[in-house]
Amino acid sequence: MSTRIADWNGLPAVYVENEFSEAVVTLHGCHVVSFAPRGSREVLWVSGKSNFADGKPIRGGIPVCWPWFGGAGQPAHGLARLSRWIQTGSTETENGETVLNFAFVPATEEFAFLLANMKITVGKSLTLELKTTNNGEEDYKMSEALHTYFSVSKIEQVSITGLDGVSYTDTLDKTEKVQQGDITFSAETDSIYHTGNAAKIVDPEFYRTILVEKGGSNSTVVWNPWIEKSKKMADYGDEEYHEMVCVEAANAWSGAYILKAGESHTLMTRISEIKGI
Ligand code: TA6
Repeated sequence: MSTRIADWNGLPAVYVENEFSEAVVTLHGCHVVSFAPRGSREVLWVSGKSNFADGKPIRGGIPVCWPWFGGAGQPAHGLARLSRWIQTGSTETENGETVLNFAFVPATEEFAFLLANMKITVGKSLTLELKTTNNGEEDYKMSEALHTYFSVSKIEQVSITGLDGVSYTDTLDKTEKVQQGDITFSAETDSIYHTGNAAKIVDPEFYRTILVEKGGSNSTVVWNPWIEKSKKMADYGDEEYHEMVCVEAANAWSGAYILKAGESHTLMTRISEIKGI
């Protein structure tokens, strides 16, 4: 196993290499920007037009949306992905996986009562465990996401399984629906599935299935901007929607929860590549 701090697009990052895989995590946003199991192609996707600067979100990888999701606060998707985290540890498990630890407390007095601890385990799978502690005197309505952007061959050929029969909020028309069968893509998709279930991204052309497991999560967000929304995002190429999909372990919209004063909650996602479909 080896870990080293080096530059990644002008940002300081932790580079991890071990017998199972390679990964890169920027200190900016505690943002996993790359994960590739040995002998496999990259699992994550980063826009060719992304910003790479303090105060701006990286468009891709695994943005940490915290301590709110989307428009539940401003700026959208919270403070954590815009801020510098500190690395608090780097160890190896007995079976050779690499474990990185990071911490973040918002600089603003308004949210300084919240503490984020992130544990990232890099092995055959990639596991992120985001622990939030409410050190304040008041309860806090918490929403969050590990907003993973996955690399796919062609969105039009990809399907997502495991959510059949699950109710969801279609955020585009603000209606409640029930998933019928596998999720396929032919237009902008922005849905909040009310479930703790795992999901799978099935990619025939890459001949792989990506298993997205999770814990401490009421919501799974599935997003692809398609062409019109892509054109409206400066940090996203007009045609890049063909090559990515977001499947996010979250607590979002109706999945937000009350984090009582003095209590903690951990949101986890585990990403595994399986050869074949
Ligand atoms: O997770 C889906 C979503 O909330 C979409 O509505 C879209 O806004 C996406 O996140 C990206 O958000 P961002 O703030 O990074 O542009």
